[in-house]
Amino acid sequence: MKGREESTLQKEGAQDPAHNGAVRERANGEEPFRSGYVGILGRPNVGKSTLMNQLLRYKLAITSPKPQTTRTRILGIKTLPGAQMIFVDTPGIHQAKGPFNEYMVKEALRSIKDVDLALLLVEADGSSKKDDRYIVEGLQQTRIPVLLVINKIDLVKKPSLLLLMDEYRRWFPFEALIPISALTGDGLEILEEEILKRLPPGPQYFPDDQITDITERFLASEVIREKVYHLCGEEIPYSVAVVVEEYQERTPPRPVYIRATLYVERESQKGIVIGAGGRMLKRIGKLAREDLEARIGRSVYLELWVKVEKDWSKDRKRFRRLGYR
Ligand SMILES: Nc1nc2c(ncn2[C@@H]2O[C@H](COP(=O)(O)OP(=O)(O)O)[C@@H](O)[C@H]2O)c(=O)[nH]1
Ligand SMILES: [Mg+2]
Repeated sequence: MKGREESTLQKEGAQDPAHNGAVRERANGEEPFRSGYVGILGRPNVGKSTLMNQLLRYKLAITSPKPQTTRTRILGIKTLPGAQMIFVDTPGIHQAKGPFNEYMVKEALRSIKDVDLALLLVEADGSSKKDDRYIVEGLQQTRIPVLLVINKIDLVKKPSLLLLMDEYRRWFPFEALIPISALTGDGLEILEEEILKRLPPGPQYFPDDQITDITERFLASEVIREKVYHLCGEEIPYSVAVVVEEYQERTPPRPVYIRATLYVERESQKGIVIGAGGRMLKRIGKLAREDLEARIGRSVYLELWVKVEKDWSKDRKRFRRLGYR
């Protein structure tokens, strides 16, 4: 991840420097303050990022109907008067093929090593069972308490859901089984309560107004990548890496200046991303700019370039250079 020195994203409104780095032991002098890292696990596309965004009530992580949208670990921080939940959104876990897929799975496994609680997200229609088995085997090696979160219940009927819950219950001593729809918000209050109950007493790790550990610069690259997922056909998204080369705040009313490069793996893909008469790249740029402007609350001047970095996803050294460390 680039640009760690830059400011991370914060909520709008009052800042409270007194809490910066400070440890707040108690919320009201009686109940201890509770805090913890909550890992969100599951195979690609089960709705992990959608869930984190809903819990934060902020669209932090990019999402798409295509698997493997999330490539790196992202923290989403939710601070309540007496507690702080730090969600860890992860790339999907599956039996990976190829160096870049392996990298993403490793990133997911590494980022949950130190969590206080794990949410295992599964598909309500049972379609993720095979990958879930694999993840459960991994969890059995750890002592992390796990909540089984059955997502997308808006798509299934109740009797089949109950059968599925019985099946999962036999696999692993889950702390609880919670059916939800990350999309409609159904079940999320219960889920939040179940999480809160299991947070250990602990310090407030992040100030009240901080919602993530990623920088605005990294977020910009993610937003651009999301538009590629939404606009380009099947194969392209997996071959695109976005690097923000320049991010200049500049004094308003001058727009924030962002220059980014979209790296693809082959010459033919470059043509597709640019599109006839540059139309595809223009659409990507327009959507990304509008999204960024809404997030930052300022006008943005976005400049996009497309370059070929031959077969970058097949070569560890190359994808490291593109920011995947
Ligand atoms: N119908 C339905 N779709 C969902 C739900 N949660 C997520 N999705 C969709 O599933 C797709 C993958 O979501 P995403 O959050 O990117 O999955 P991730 O790869 O696990 O992070 C997106 O198209 C979401 O809109 C849900 O509760 N119901
Ligand atoms: Mg995701």
